[in-house]
Amino acid sequence: MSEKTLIFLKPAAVERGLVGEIISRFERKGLKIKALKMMQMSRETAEEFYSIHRGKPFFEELIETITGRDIVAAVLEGREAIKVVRTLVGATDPVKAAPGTIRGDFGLDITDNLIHASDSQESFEREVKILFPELF
Ligand code: FUP
Repeated sequence: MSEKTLIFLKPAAVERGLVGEIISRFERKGLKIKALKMMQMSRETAEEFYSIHRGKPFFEELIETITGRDIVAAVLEGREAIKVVRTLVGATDPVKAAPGTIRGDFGLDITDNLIHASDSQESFEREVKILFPELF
């Protein structure tokens, strides 16, 4: 069954010129781009987006890493898109992410780990409203 998921490329991925490389991996896999834009996250938006991590030791660094610089956000669609995209992205810690995954191939820092991808249908529905309010 076709489903949608949300990703955003963190500022480090944009600044390192990895936008095309990463987006093309999703296209090559067969996922369709349903929405795509460059934007910046305010501190308020970032804190709402990652509210589940509020209070954790890495929260402040996480917010600083993703705010006030260009990110690229996208909605992708395809069969079991949420699971497929999480597999292509790889483990949260790039040190543990398998070679062949985005974090495994290009990442090293755990907090600035290049890309976010929704981890469930509920997360997608919450996150897409935050980053793509114009779609609603
Ligand atoms: P993921 O879904 O793989 O992005 O991972 P999480 O939702 O668990 O974490 C969200 C973000 O918090 C990660 F992208 C990076 C940061 N993080 C850390 O900096 N340290 C940790 O131990 C866990 C997460």
